[in-house]
Amino acid sequence: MIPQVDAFIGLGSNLDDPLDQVRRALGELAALPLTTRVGASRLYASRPVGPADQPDFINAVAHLRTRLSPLALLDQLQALEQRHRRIRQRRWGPRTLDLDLLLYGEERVELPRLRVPHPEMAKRAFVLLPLAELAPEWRLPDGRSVTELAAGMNATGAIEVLPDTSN
Ligand code: ROI
Repeated sequence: MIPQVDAFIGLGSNLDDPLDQVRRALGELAALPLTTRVGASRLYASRPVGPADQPDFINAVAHLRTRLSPLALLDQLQALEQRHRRIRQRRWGPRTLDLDLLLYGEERVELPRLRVPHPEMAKRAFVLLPLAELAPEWRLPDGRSVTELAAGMNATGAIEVLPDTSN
């Protein structure tokens, strides 16, 4: 049996009521088998990275503790994306729901289907800001601090926290 591992999931949506997509997905992550959700960042609105001719994104990061292996967790995330009828017409284009496995404990995974840490995460404010809010003390397997990486982002105007309207 795999011991519990801390895993961080990046959520992103910019189609079909993105706020609702991300809120629902946060609930669905909490219900994954062999997994508990121990935290979630606030929701962020962000300008698209990549092609600019698409709507702004809603982004968040969830903190899970799981006994699923990295690939079993990836299967669960992809099944969840499918249930949100993920549409992905083009690379880096708009999407209904994107779930990225950012970090799996201190592990590195280099497989054709899965690379952990997520290879783009250290350059993306829409990942680093919510992650640093949620787990400021966390480090990547190479020792870099998520707080320091987030502080190094020049993301002024590109991302902001949404006011909490859930209650
Ligand atoms: N841009 C932002 N702001 N947020 C995302 O989640 C996101 N996801 C992507 C691309 C298209 C790279 N750009 C993004 O996959």
